[in-house]
Amino acid sequence: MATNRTFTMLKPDAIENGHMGKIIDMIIEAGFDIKAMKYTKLTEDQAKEFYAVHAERPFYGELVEYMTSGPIVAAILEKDNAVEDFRTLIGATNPAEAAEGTVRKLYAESIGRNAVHGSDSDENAEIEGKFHFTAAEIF
Ligand code: IDP
Ligand code: MG
Repeated sequence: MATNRTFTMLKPDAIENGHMGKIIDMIIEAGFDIKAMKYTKLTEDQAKEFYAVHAERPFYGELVEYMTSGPIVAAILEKDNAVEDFRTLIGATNPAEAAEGTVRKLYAESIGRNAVHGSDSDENAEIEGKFHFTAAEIF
């Protein structure tokens, strides 16, 4: 996968609270092209593997439970400087610290239930994209 791509998930709270359409609109308005998109639900094994890097953190169990609590939207997005620009669009992990106008400032409930995931590096964007999509599902 090229380095102008990132991976996102609209998390269960965003779907539950009816923010799916508004967040997808913000993503498109910000200039990201959707290369792949799927409305799905993570299994416990998938959530554990996706967040394995956080396995030793105190919130890991809560995070896995939350991420499997309802459907998500997974997507691969393309844009120049995709990883960094997407992290700017979504804002800080904790919505209390997120900049005005960011997705998390507008729609996140809390540091845990924070509406959206964004890859933190080109390397992880590729790993995470491949975790959710086969080559034939990426346009
Ligand atoms: P990021 O999503 O902004 O990259 P990470 O530090 O990678 O943030 O954490 C992954 C996810 O774990 C967060 O998006 C959030 O859902 C959850 N999380 C992070 N820190 C906390 C915490 O202190 N309490 C509860 N959940 C947390
Ligand atoms: Mg992260």
